[in-house]
Amino acid sequence: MYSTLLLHPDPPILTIQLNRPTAMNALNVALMRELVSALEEADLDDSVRAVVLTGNEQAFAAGADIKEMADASAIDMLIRDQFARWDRIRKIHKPLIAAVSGFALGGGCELSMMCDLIVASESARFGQPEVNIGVMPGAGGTQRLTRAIGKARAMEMVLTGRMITAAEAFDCGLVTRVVPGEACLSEARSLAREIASRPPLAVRLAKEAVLKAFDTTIEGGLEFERKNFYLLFASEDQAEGMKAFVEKRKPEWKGR
Ligand code: CO8
Repeated sequence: MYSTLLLHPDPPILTIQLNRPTAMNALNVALMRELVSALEEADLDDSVRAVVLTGNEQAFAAGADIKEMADASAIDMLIRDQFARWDRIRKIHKPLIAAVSGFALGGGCELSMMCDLIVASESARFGQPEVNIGVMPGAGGTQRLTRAIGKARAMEMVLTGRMITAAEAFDCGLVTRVVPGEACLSEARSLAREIASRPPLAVRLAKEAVLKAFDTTIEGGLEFERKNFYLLFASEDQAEGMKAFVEKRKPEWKGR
């Protein structure tokens, strides 16, 4: 059904694999269009509670497709408005976990940072090498990377184009776990499964609230958190979760 993606459904988890192996999974227009469509479908599918996004051993994704952009004018880029598609990924409610092996460069690094968590294999390399081809990050690299790892390290990566290793990415808080290559996808899936076993509304509203921390004042963020917290008291899962605790039994989540 998709020409640039492979979907591996395993309810309640869906794994989406970027699949342009001959181009290091470069993110061309067709791939981004398909990715947004697959994610939006998953977001509406009750059998999916968490999504793992992965590439292959060589590359999660080596960035936007340079060959597709090389001859574009500023106006071509404006009319293509590819970032509108990226904005739709930001609006996905379900938890997204990136399983990164090999290169996550440029748009590939930015795509991994749009996920809620990154599990990296020891082979993973993260970088914003756009400066080496005469441009700069355009899909959030200057903003998300800086917020994730701080000004000093982000500035060095963005201005030199230097890649960092998985271990460095872990040390600076960009990734949540580093595992041997062969374990990367299974580790990401088991993390996804763990999150998927939690009440979906609480997960959704908690994800929203954590993301809010990136674009608001502490006051605004606390207000937002509080409202989401109150809202969960309207859910059947809140009643069930607390009742099950008191009755010393396992809760049964309805997602309502
Ligand atoms: N775009 C298009 N093709 C690519 C890309 C890419 N980003 N990366 C690799 N490829 C292709 C190569 O051209 C090559 O194709 P072919 O076999 O036809 O020559 C094939 O993939 C294999 O690549 P290499 O032979 O180069 O493999 P190496 O192992 O020698 O090197 C690297 C791997 C280090 C990943 C190297 O390919 C590389 O440096 N790639 C480019 C990395 C880069 O500069 N990324 C940033 C791109 S710009 C960007 O992402 C801006 C994001 C803004 C948002 C986008 C929305 C539009």
